[in-house]
Amino acid sequence: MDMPKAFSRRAARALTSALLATATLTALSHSAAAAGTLGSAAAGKGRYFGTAVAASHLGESAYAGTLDREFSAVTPENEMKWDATESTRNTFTFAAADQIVSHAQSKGMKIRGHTLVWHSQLPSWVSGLGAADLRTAMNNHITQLMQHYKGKIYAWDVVNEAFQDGSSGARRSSPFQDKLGDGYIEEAFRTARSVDPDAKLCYNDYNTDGVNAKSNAVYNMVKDFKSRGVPIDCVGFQSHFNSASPVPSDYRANLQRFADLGVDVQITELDIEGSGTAQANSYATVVKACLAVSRCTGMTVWGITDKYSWRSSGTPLLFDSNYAEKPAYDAVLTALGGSGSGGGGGNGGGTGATCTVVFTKTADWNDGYNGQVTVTAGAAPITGWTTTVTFPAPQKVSTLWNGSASWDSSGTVMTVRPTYNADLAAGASTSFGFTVQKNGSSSAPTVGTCTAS
Ligand code: 9MR
Repeated sequence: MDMPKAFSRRAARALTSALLATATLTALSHSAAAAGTLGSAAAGKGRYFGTAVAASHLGESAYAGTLDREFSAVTPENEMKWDATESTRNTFTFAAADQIVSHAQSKGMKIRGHTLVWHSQLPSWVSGLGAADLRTAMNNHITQLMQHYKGKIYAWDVVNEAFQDGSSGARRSSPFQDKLGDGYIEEAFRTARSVDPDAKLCYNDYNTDGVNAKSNAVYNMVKDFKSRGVPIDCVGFQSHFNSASPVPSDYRANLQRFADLGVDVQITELDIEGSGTAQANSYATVVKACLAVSRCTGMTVWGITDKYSWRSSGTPLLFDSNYAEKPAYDAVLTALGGSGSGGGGGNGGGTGATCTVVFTKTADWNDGYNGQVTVTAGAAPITGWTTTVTFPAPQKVSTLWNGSASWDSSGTVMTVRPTYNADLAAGASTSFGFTVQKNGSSSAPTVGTCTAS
């Protein structure tokens, strides 16, 4: 009872193996085993728990052993990228990616295809093409890869990292963007759907994990795609974090606002530089955010062991370089509801109602705009909420819907309470909206703290 958690879990695993070996597994020991790995604990929550995998390490027994024991999904880290699969035009090389796919299939793991159209790891022959030829090459590349893996891929990152960092919200310059224009993204998704209608089609990016100019730009694109019937099923949030770029406080709310557009969301390349409790807590925050968003279908860490991480010196993963489970591993397993917490469930707590708010501009014209604020309940259900929205003078709100407002004496701070939409289940959202007369100021309003009861 007073053994360290990691030891007791390992002991439980050894016991489980022994029981399996003697074929005397009982229902009780089975459920203990089922809760004891990342993949099975996530499955208990209806999610997958995946990792990036490199084909070159599959022959290492500790690597393959950890993969097979802990994970229920894989993403080839580099093997499906354009430079790996079509380094010469129309000559396709699938050997390394095939190795990962067949390994994953033999273990019943889901496979995320990564990635079809990306400015990086792009052979120079592609960047040298003229527009018409580039369009043909892009569609051919999508077609050949998706046909080769048809029926085997859970979700494809169809387009990766197409937006610029920073405040511009603009598309990133790339051969595709520069020669084909904005429409290349839509074209890539349409081609992808026509090749494998059963694969989920995702847009994937980084620095879009919280609400910011870049994620707003992606949000607007997804919203536009949904409104025009452009096939998109999911948005991937890479979630590469470190002290300069920590887990944003509105991480869950951001996932939720995308989910509210009618797409699945997935955490696709999670790694968090650091160590010890701080790293463990950040991992737990991310996992809980995914669990709180019903359309968050799974999460993938960007590698198994710190030893092979793309940023190994930051020790960002769940297993150290000797494949020992780190505190971050324990925290993730506990957050997933697996064994290792030792202390019973975390759901029933009654720790108080909380909520978060996110503002989005939904329409914009010369002298006005429409805004929407999404209110999301925290880990507990709520029966009421209040939040403020502060407008830059001399803007004036002309209409408000789905909320009732009171104003401060300066006429700039609007306090909003629910009308009919006060009750929210844990993690669920509602929204209110308004029309604003700009009166010369185009700045966005700011939302204050959300208070729930
Ligand atoms: O982890 C990948 C690393 O091995 C490669 O050298 C690198 C090359 O660009 O790509 C890394 O994976 C990236 C992923 O494909 C897309 N998002 C960012 C990832 C980390 O750079």
